Amino acid sequence: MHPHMQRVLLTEEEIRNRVSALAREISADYEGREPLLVGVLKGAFIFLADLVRSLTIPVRLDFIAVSSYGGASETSGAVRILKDLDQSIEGLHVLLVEDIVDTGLTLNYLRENLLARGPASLKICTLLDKPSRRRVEVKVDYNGFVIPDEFIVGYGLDYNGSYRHFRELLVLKREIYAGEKACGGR
Ligand code: PRP
Ligand code: 7HP
Repeated sequence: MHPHMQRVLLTEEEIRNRVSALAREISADYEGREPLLVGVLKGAFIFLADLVRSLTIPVRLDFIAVSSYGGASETSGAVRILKDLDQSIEGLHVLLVEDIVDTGLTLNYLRENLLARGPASLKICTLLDKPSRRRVEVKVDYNGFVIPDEFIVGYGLDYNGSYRHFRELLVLKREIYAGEKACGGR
């Protein structure tokens, strides 16, 4: 294992099985419709790629990129859109796809922002949910795994831009991010 990693949180097989189960649930719920899946860049890119290939319904795709002002492992609360959707979502069935809900601030902002654009419906899908860190409640419709309060990388998730390419979900050693000022309260 990479020396910066403490342990494997979820293996490739565990991820694959859960993503398939989520895809079955989503396919059943949206049967007869063609929802627009909105991936939140960058973290959700691998999850979204695996999810769409397991769906049995047609979907369209778009992407949004947001930045939170804060340290590398802590969200400050303010969110800014770096790359907006390419299209209007008015009247569309939208499924927002995230890699992780931590404080909930990013999703809360995105939910309100997208709802203001008049979609026919808006649901939220996340691979990981870290409820112990929540600062604002967000209703998640599809959740892959509830996880403990540890910093997770791999399968798209990063620390300071690194480690996204790992095939498993890994717990980052605390000493790697412990020096970061914003993490003092962890
Ligand atoms: C991460 C993650 C979520 C957000 C969750 O994004 O992808 O979007 O933080 O945190 P929150 O619930 O506390 O708001 P990040 O800002 O690291 O960007 P990235 O997806 O490009 O890695
Ligand atoms: C953001 C984030 N990014 C990667 N791993 C985690 O555990 C995270 N929490 N919030």
